[in-house]
Amino acid sequence: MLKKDYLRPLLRKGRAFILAYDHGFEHGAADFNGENCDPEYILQLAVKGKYTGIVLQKGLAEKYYYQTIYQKKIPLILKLNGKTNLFKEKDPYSPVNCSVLYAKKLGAVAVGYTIYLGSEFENIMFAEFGRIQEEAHYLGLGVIAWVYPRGKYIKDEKDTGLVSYAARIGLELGADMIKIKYPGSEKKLARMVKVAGKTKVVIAGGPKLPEKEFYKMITRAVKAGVTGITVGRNVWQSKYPLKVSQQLRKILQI
Ligand code: FBP
Repeated sequence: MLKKDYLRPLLRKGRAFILAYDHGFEHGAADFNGENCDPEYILQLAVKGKYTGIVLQKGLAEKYYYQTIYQKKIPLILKLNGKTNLFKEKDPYSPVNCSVLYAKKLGAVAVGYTIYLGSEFENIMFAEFGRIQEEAHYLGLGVIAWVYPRGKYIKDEKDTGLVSYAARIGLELGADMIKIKYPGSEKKLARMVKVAGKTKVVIAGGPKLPEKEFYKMITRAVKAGVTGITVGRNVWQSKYPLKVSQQLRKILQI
């Protein structure tokens, strides 16, 4: 198999600056207002804000990205699985709803998949991810794993040991990049970056924070050695998303 830098289309100066917009699936309309519920508004923001990629589910990619101007302007990461927050079982499972081949057809340069580490269904997710990872690499696409510890055996999703385990699982499973939640300190995150080895690490933004706090978190993450960020709500829920994007680019030095 060709050994290739699958993430190259998503990096600028070695950094990933990715806008996440799969929340309509994961959280419903609750995250949105009149403006940011429009995928077209988000795609424009991704281009104007100079993001290096955007995360969409299949339906949005099909209707708003494929064969549009955006396909030339911003690389796509197609999220292949998803679940709603109505599903209240303690042990989550997020089923696949799109194939790697279809993601490629829609213009994706990479695919994304969420694994809930510690869930009683983790075995199914590992198996699904394994197939996706191989197929994506055969087709020349990058693979990003969202790895979130969650389930009845998980007491604290931000526990250092658990998030480090999540980071390592990404490497063991062959992800090119893993997305984890900020564990609360630069030192803890630096350890996670280390255990992830050659798998690159990006952090999620989480629920909307006061701007200064958000910038502090991202600055610490950069110091900890992450490759970049894959953020959603802290950008497009802001009144000034372009200003936030500019500040983030400054922190990432891109
Ligand atoms: P945010 O930066 O808005 O937190 O987005 C990151 C993300 O991973 C999204 O891709 C996803 O929809 C959401 O968080 C899932 O978060 P949770 O599982 O905690 O509801």
